[in-house]
Amino acid sequence: TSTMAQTTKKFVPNYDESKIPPYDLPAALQTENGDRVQTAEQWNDRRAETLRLFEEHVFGIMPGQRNIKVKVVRSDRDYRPGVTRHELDVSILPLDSSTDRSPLVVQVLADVPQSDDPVPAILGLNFQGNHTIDEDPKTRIPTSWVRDRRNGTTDGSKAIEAGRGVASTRWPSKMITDRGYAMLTVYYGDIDPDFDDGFENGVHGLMREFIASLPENHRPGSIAGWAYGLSCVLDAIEQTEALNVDATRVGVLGHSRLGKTSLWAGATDPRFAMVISNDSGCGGAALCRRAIGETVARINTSFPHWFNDAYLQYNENESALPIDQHQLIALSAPRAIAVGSATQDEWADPKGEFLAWQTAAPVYQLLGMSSEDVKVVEEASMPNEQSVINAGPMQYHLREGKHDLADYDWECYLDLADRTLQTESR
Ligand code: GTR
Repeated sequence: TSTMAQTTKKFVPNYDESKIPPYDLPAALQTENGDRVQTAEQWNDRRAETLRLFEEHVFGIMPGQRNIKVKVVRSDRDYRPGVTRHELDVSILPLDSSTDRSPLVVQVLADVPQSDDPVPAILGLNFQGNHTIDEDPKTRIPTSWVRDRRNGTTDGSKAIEAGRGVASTRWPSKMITDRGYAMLTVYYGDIDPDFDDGFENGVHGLMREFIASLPENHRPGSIAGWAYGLSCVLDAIEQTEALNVDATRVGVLGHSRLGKTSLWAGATDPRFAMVISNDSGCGGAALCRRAIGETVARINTSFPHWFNDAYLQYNENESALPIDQHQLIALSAPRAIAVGSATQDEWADPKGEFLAWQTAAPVYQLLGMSSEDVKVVEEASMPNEQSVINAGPMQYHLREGKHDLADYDWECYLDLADRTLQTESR
């Protein structure tokens, strides 16, 4: 037995509300030097400051620059009646001129309802490969790193045929296209592998000089890498007329670690017109200071590579954080934001996700959310299961059930999209 095993104390999650340490949340509308933010213009500066705080203390810094090339490798007209299925290769080019690395090829699958005008879309990363979203025998299987889930869908390190369709309940393409939206998905491991590889592979490997130039504490973790990849995919949508997707009406969606990622993508890339956090929990929509379920210390132990090294200072020390997660949500303002939780997902702290969502309202108010909608958010209490709180661009729902992305979640997200992404609503 190792000394590590003997000295590491076992993490026992707290689920008792009465044991939450007293806390004060940082005010989203007050700058680091104590000035109150009272105008949209002042928010621009506070927004930049807030973004920097998340970069420096939580996720790490990525370059502003991106270079991509797109190739359409497949277009199946009438994959389903009225729906075209495309597959694209998005090549992300290395940023460092001195590198000998080849571009990183990210595969995109897009189901697009046929229409005279470009359609709105939801873009989301998936966990196991584009071929897992349904049984389509033509969809390419990723050749990049995959986790060995010991469920027969990999041969240990590579995805295999047996995985086809295993994630279909999470990707109800027909429901989405029937409602007039394109569904785009990308395997997250194509963008960056989900383990600590010392910035060797994936997008990090394309910018090693940039990363080396940063203070060690501020180097970007995997979430920052995946979010960067989502921006590259949005670049590709903009550049690919044949897709017929309206890049100004794309919602970014993610579940769990990929929900943390969609929030960060929405924060760093204001082109995303709608931001969707499904069961994102610690490091995502849930307030850190509540320390219920998964905590900063716990996530930094299991998944230190998701964040930067500065985040380690907040292990069992959440109150020292200069931000909390309501401010991550506020970085999406004034765009549409949906936060979804599930009743049995206590590890992700549904109540903490609700409270963070609620506490982001003053920023939405400052940026023009109607006073009725502000009132709806401010007066809301945690909803019952299978119900939704709608307040203009802000939506929260609680699904009955476990940590998952289910039809009910999608219905809620598409309802918000109907209210905010359709041309008549803009
Ligand atoms: C868990 C992790 C969560 C969440 C989840 C997931 O093990 O503790 O923060 O991200 O993984 O991504 O499925």
